Amino acid sequence: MTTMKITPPAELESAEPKAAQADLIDETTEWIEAFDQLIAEQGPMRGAQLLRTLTRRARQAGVDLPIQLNTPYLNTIRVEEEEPYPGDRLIERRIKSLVRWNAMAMVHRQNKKDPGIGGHISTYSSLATLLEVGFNHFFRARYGDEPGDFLYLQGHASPGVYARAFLAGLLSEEQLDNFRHELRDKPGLSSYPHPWLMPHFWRFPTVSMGLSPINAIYQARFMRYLENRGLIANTERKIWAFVGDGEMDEPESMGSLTLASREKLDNLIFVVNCNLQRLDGPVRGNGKIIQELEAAFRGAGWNVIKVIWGCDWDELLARDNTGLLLKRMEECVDGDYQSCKVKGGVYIRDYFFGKYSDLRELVADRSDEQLSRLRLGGHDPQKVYNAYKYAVEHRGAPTVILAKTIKGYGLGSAEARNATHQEKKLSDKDLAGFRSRFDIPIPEQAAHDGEPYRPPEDSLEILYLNERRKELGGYILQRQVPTFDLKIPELDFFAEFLDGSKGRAVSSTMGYVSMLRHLLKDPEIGKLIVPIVPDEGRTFGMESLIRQVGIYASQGQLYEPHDQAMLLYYREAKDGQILEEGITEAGSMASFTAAGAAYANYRVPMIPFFTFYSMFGFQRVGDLIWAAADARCRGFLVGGTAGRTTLAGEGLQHLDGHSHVLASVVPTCAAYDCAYVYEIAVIVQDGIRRMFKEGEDRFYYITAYNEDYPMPEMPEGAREGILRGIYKYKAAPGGKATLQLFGSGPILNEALRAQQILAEKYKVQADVWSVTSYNQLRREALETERWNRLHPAQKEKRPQILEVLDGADGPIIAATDYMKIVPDQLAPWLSGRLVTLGTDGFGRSDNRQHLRRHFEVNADSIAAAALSRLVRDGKFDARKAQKAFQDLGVDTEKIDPARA
Ligand SMILES: Cc1ncc(C[n+]2csc(CCOP(=O)(O)OP(=O)(O)O)c2C)c(N)n1
Ligand SMILES: [Mg+2]
Repeated sequence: MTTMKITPPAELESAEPKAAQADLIDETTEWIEAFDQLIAEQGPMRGAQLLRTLTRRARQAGVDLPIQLNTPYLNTIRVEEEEPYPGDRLIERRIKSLVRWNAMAMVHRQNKKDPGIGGHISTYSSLATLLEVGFNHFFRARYGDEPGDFLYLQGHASPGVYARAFLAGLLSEEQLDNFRHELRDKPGLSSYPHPWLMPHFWRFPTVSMGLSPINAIYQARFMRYLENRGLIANTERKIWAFVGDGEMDEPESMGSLTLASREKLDNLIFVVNCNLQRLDGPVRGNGKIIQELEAAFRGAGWNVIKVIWGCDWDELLARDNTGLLLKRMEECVDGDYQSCKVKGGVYIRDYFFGKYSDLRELVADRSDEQLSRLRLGGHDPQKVYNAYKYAVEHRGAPTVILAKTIKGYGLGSAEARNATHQEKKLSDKDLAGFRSRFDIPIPEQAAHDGEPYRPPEDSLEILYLNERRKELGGYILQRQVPTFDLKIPELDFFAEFLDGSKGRAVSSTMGYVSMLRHLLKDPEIGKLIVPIVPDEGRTFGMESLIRQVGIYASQGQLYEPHDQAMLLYYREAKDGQILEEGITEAGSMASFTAAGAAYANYRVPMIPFFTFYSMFGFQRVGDLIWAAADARCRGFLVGGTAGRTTLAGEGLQHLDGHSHVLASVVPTCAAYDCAYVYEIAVIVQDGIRRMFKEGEDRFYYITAYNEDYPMPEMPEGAREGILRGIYKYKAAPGGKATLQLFGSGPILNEALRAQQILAEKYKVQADVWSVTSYNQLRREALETERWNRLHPAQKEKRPQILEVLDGADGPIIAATDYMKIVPDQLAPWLSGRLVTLGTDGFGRSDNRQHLRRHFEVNADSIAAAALSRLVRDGKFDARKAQKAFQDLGVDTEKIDPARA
């Protein structure tokens, strides 16, 4: 152990008179010496034990000790604890240099060829060592028959990932040449990790900052869920999430840290690439991001490993017996470190070491060049290897590695500068510098043009790279989807839901939950169902589900639940099936994503049903849903308590009239607004078939409501129409209709009442249609229209909506519990016929009757709108209509709800 000069704590220097001060210093020195001796004789474990005991004792004695979450600004793993590097450092450096070159050259060349096409070079250059050590020594492609480790990679580092795959022979030079050129007739490479675009390569979309950390945490938990439920084997499989230090500012990044520690997710390793910079500038110019993150992660119960200094610094630290080096390391803020990197050796000598003469002396024998090259921890394979080893072997908690790196490492004048994130090209001088610094064996002109380079197949580099991967089970950057031979329930499995409620008033939510309960009992797919709720189980009447399959709790139920004597008690179990996430829609969505892509990642076709308050779905976690779609996620999102007028009493923040607008923007999401339970049954049955038998990469959004009414039996032949998006529910009672009424969700019942009012009071005959999906109808119409546009010489096809309405005459009044824009999606094909009634505007607290009158979607408003329209068409007397408004109680002068 090094002996340091003992400096007395600052408070001793000022608080006491001189003589007393000297006594105190002597006393303190004695204690420290005794402690040093104890460690020297009995080791650091004994030191830690003694301190813990003393701390407890001090607290008992009323000593107010601050909670200390930070350790000194040094590496967590001490030099004496390090193991020697197991690989061939020289060859690995060669490989890394080639990856660096190809990553940089790919972006550089593309931007010369196609100015403005973009790409990033500085993120990967900071990450290279962190990834290479992993690829050569840690990332396993399989564990026996089981899939291997999962990698969540910084999206902006993808050029480096492609470059390595190129060396490994997974990607061709042509693909590299088509980086960010995905729309040519040659295979290209997507800008970032997108399984939608490169389904055989990428697994996890990560480029939207913050989604990768939260998704990785819930992925690790879902892996444990599958293991504890016996659906996959227990393995040593790890989830590695490489994230940016700037990215840690996103609330999603840090929001679920305690779940990971609570669940003891030692299958999870975060590597935070602490290059101290984000896009605009320093992450914490005036502080230290590594220290801030250390305290946060440690406070959240994670195992924290700091990798700050490379081996070059070990010798300096060992020689410094003044304690000044650590003092200087601690007093410098990240902005200082960045300046040191940019300004170089002379500045480092004067500014960093020169502050104290003893410290300046410490580096007197080093040249300026050497000072500028003092290596940081995240660029030192020895340090990184030891951190990874320690992380992989750690038990009982997730690990975060905080690795200090340099953004733009090796990029010459772009290195560590504020603008480095946006650099796309290197100057000729920097290119030449890069080529010689990393010893790239290509001619000057080729370097100038940014040509990729791959050494021959039998070169040491390629042989070594392949050998290392073989050792670790093969290439890891691959996504494969097996085929499943699942026995999917047929429609008759859902018979009780197709038959209606026999007059009993029930809600569609209740019907859906019963259906879920029924599905969970299916011998083939029951075990694959993953019900997910964010603390809304009781809202949706899921108590019986909790009893039936239990809530997943990795440690089982450690307490006796107070309601155990009751039939529907709160049952938690290690093999529980429900993921009760607590109040986190983001976390629930991350679970949904993990479960919905399990068919590819674990080769187990899990079927998630995530049920949530519809207002807090797409609006709240829309970007996570978008990423789930990119990940080719499958499953069912169920928006409960749906509708701006159906959820009574809750008011502005709760009443959802627009989730169907938001759902419509996700290309792989099929959104359905259901009125009756049989509609949900048909959609769920067909959805399971399409996703898990036919292998379609899509998911569903279904709205479920809490209004009780009798659920009718499914009309003959309605199945196809339900799936298509529209079917005639009830023809006009008294002859040929001159008007069409569209209704969705519970507003279908209002349309039915309007049908009756119109017939009985005004002798107007109307058909009533249930529209389950305006969005699906629109998509089909757009598709047909596009075909027509591209094939003008062929016979025009008619969109389904027009086919279905063949012979259905008169204006169409469409009423919905959602915004008017939802039915208006069909306006291009129903020109002049469509009148839309919807719930635009902020919600209010009141009951359904008042809400529907306010938003003008009740039966009376529908009937009035129909008459008004008939007047305009010259089919109804204007004065009679005006009178009808009064009779129906429709206030013609009230404020427009859209603006109220
Ligand atoms: C949600 C979101 N907001 C903004 C961006 C744009 N963006 C891309 S990279 C970046 C900076 C990343 O900094 P950091 O996480 O530190 O990664 P580094 O490149 O420094 O390794 C930003 C703001 C994004 N991709 N996602
Ligand atoms: Mg950064």
